[in-house]
Amino acid sequence: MKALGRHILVEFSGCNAEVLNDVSIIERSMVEAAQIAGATVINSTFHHFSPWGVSGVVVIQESHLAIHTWPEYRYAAVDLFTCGDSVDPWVSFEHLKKAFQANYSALEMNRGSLHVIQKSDFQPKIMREKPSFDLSKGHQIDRNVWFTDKDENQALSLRYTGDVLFDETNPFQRVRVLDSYSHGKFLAINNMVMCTERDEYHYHEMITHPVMQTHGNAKNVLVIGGGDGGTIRELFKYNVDNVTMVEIDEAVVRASKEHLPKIACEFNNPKLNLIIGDGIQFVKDAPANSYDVIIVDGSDPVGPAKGLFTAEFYNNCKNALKDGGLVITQGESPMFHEGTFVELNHCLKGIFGKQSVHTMLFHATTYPSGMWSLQVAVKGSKHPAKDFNKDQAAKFAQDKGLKYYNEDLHTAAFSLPTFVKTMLGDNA
Ligand code: SPD
Repeated sequence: MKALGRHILVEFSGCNAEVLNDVSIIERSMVEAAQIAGATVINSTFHHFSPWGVSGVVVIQESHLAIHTWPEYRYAAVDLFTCGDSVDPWVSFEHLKKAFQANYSALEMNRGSLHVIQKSDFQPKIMREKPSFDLSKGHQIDRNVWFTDKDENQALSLRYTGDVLFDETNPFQRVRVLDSYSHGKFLAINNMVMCTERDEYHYHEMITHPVMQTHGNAKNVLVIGGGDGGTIRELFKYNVDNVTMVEIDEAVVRASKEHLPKIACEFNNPKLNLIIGDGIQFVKDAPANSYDVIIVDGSDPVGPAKGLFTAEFYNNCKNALKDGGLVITQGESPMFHEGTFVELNHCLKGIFGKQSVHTMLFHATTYPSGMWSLQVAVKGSKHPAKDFNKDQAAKFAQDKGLKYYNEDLHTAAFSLPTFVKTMLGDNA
């Protein structure tokens, strides 16, 4: 051996840009590249930057593999560094070249050439204890991979195992199920968290129970979106006659049934009429006075959910509601999407009247900012914060074992901080 280590500096160009922007594919490829070359992986840390690009390092017992990607240039800078002669870094190189579908140029350098350095008689004063695991027998790799739901300035990140349980891209969107360390499995659409096993009930209970309790006797309910099944799970706690659910993307339903069974547990309910189709068109075509309650459980206003934030859609919802009916829609966040939050509220007030639109806030602990809104519009004169049977709501919440909604929160959720009232022009 003429040197302590081998260092390959790689320029990968002309790569697949989508791959270079996908933190889980990159992390997996780098870990595999190390393992295939015979290295012992100690841990991996990868980070997805905003708005794009990934950086990361795989620490191996024989040194490290590092990467930084620029998807917009279809370029990745990679360092493959190995000590000793048990691992061939060119094997890692070949693996990554294929994974990134890359052109390349690469340069190998010897590091710590024994022509220029000599071993000393250095003896560490303190010897480290033996590791608790036997590296030669294989061990759990400590992977540090993060999913980030973000805009250009703010983000919420969940660390996940690096394993991708479901990943499909269709003409509507990309649907993924990942496994986080703190919140269990979670559903992501495009790059946004939709629901996690740990806190999904905050959202699903609050999008369902305040309007159902206010109505008091809803029999025909329409859900637009909601493909994970959490909202229909809550609805079937009532004695409804039927629930029609219109979800545009069957992949969301399939992914949820397969990986989130505690959320997607009511798809076989005989009172469910599941339609895979366009909810916007469905509401447009719906006969007038058909539903007691409409729940708009859509994604954020990008891709197919954009149309769920328009006056035309809510005019059609109003038409489809029976007199006395209520529509509730997820209203984004006053802290993360101030513009959309305010616009939607004003749009609903323009259609239902100022006195008939009411905003709720709740804790959405895995949506960016943690503060999320729901907008309720009433085709009638009821006030959803006040006109409900408190005793009945209390009994229902207790009997059904609800974990977020209760009779006090029903009213409290409609009490808004002053800055939010100011945003909405509601404190005049
Ligand atoms: N940014 C997240 C907004 C998501 C709203 N819908 C969630 C679907 C849960 N059923």
